[in-house]
Amino acid sequence: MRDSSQWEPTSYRTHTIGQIVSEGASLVGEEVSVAGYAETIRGRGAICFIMLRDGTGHIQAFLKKDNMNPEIFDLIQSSTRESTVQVTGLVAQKRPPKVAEGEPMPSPEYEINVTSGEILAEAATPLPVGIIDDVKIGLDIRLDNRHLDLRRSHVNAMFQLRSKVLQYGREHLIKEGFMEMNSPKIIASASEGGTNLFPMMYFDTPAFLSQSPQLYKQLAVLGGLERVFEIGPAFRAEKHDTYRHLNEFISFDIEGAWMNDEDVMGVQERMIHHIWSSVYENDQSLIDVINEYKVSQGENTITVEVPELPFPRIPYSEAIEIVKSGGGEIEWGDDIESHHCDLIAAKYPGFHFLPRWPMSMKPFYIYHNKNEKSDSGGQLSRGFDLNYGRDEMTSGGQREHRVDVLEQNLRDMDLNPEDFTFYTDGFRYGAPPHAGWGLGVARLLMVLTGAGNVREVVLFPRDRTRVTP
Ligand code: AMO
Repeated sequence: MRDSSQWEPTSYRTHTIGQIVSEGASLVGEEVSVAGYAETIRGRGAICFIMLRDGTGHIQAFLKKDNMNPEIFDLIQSSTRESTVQVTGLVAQKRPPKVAEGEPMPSPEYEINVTSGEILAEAATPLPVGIIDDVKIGLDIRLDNRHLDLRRSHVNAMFQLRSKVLQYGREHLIKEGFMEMNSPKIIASASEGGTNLFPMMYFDTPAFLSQSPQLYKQLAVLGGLERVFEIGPAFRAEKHDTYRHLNEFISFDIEGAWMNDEDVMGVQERMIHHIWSSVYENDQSLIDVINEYKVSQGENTITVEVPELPFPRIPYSEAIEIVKSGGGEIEWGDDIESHHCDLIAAKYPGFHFLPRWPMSMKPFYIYHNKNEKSDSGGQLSRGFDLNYGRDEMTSGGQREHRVDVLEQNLRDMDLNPEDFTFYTDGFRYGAPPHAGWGLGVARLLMVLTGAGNVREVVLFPRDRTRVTP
């Protein structure tokens, strides 16, 4: 549950439920007001027990008709599960349960003896998604009702973890001197290839939704910001229908001056190490909530294993040999597809970098040195991927900072340098060698939480068939 020890009172509550649960001993006999969802409402006649839940915990509210306005008592008692309720009353220690001799006493629990209350909003029935009942419902219905799905504790825990991952990632990059930036999401030209852009009209001018902050993070570095990062949406009009592709995803990007591919791989592995060790140290309670659910469903539980540094580096050419020796069909110059990655993952199941891709496989902005060739003579680039098992987490690389080579790359890839002058002009007046990467946040979350589908860890996913809610 969330640590709410520092939360200030609001107009609706003097305390969070979490504060009462953890500080109960010092609050016994004190009047408090809390607000939450009525998870269960039990009792008939003149007494009633409500299990109240807010974002920080659960507490039992005990209502007795004699102790409060009887009309309000009746209203609350007959209200529906998940209605929002505000109650005021005195904190009391619950009667301790009977334990067998020699058994340790459980830690004390607290409840609220209610003296007044109010229904803030009555919940309609039936609930389309059960909150505490173990009813099997498909992902689509859950996503249609994400507002309710989120009230389920393991789903809630997933999104708390997501926020932590972003927090720890940010924290680490700031420590390494990166500053946060924001790039435009309405753009005029593609960075990652022209076919998967969403077109739009920008007043009278045709424009697109941004596929990546790529060109802008580079311009920021060329302009002297030196080390930047951005966490923002990227849009891809790809007609995928897989467990790991969405048409809108959050890309976690960095770009740094005076750095090459190896330097930014170092930043990446240190950041992931920091994220994993911070979750390991601070957030086991969230992992426990997710595991409790997994156990109830007969699924494998997850453990947070902090990866060792450095992550293995398997150059592209070596990866091709691993795939071939594993029986996979692939040639130098081909893309490494998921089924090939399975063969590599058999040897390297955790995080591993795949550096030194063929230049022909990489975008125009990736750096290549004419002298770096594969054994078969293929031109190598300074582009890399980071994979975990079969899934790609990140692409990155050193960037081309020589404007003449950059323009030639555009022409070689059938792109018109005229369409990119806003970008190439940034290289005309002195450009530092630089490098960076873009990490798919949801893919990283899949690894951490053991989610089998990227939609599990995205609040309101956008795929080919879903634009609402
Ligand atoms: P790339 O296109 O490989 O590289 O994207 C970077 C990372 O973003 C994630 N990703 C996706 N996640 C969900 N759904 C999708 N459709 C999707 N597409 C990509 C992946 C991927 O590794 N500009 C470069 C990055 C760079 O070089 O800095 C880029 O965008 O995890």
